[in-house]
This record gives sequence, structure tokens and C-alpha cells, in this order.
Amino acid sequence: MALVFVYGTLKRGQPNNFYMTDKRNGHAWLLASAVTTQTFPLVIAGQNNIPFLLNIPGQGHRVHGELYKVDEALLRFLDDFEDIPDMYQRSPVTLTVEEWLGPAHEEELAPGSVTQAFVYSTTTYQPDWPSLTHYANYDSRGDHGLIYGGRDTTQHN
Ligand code: PCA
Repeated sequence: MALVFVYGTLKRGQPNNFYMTDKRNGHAWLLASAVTTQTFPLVIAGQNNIPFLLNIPGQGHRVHGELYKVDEALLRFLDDFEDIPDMYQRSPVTLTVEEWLGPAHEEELAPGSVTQAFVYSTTTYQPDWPSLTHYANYDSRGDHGLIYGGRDTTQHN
């Protein structure tokens, strides 16, 4: 089992959330909403308007997302889907828990408590990406109008 923080298209209500619920790829359990303890630039980049958390702590905003527990099968699936290590890398991140959303039988993480998880962030970004608009909370259908164009690993830049 591993803890994974998702901030982009894998969140509930976003276009790739079905990968978290489709049990053919492995299993995920939603635990809590959370926010990165440090700030990072979260940008929407490339032809397909893909969200990227740039691994540049100290810039941007504290980024909101969801904390999941995932099994080994889903972790391997997500590593492949996120095209690590080329497109994203899976890196440890420190989170502050916002609201417990997990099952009652789990040991609850209290709001305000700090925990570690993996996040799919990137250091392999184009030079102009840090100067794109920084978001605190990704929504594929947000006011930015940058509709997510799907994942095509041949043209992610
Ligand atoms: N999927 C991962 C990284 C960015 C994306 O769209 C996520 O939701 O956290």
C-alpha cells in the first residue's frame, strides 16, 4: 500500500478519476482532502492542456487535492499512465490534511495534521512553464477555458 496525493485529472469530478475507481487496474481508497504544506507552481501546459505540478517548492500556491491509499497494482498502473520518469516523476510531498473523507474503520487523519504521500510532479518541464498561470485548485472546466485534451504520450509537450 502507498499514499498518493492527486491534484489534477485524477481527482473526483475530473476526467481521469475513473482510473481510481475502475477496479481492473487495482484499488484506491479516498482518505481525505489535503493541501500541500509548501507552495508549488501548478500549471496547465502543452497542446492537450495537461495539469503539471512543477517540482519547484516555494513558488506558486499551496495546491489542493485528494489523498488516496492505493495498492501496488494501481501504483504500477498510475506510474505507467503518468509516464514516469519522462512526463512526471513520482516524488514524496508533505501535505496538510483538510477533511477526512475515508471509511469509518480507518484511523482518521485529523484536519491540520501533516502527512507524507507520493505525488506525480515534474522537473522535466519546458523552460516557459514556470511563468504560466499558477493554480491552487485544478478544474479541467475552470474559468481558464483550457479544456483537458486527453493523454497522448507522443505529444505531451
Ligand atoms: N494526473 C495526476 C497528475 C496530474 C494529472 O492530471 C493527478 O491528478 O494528480
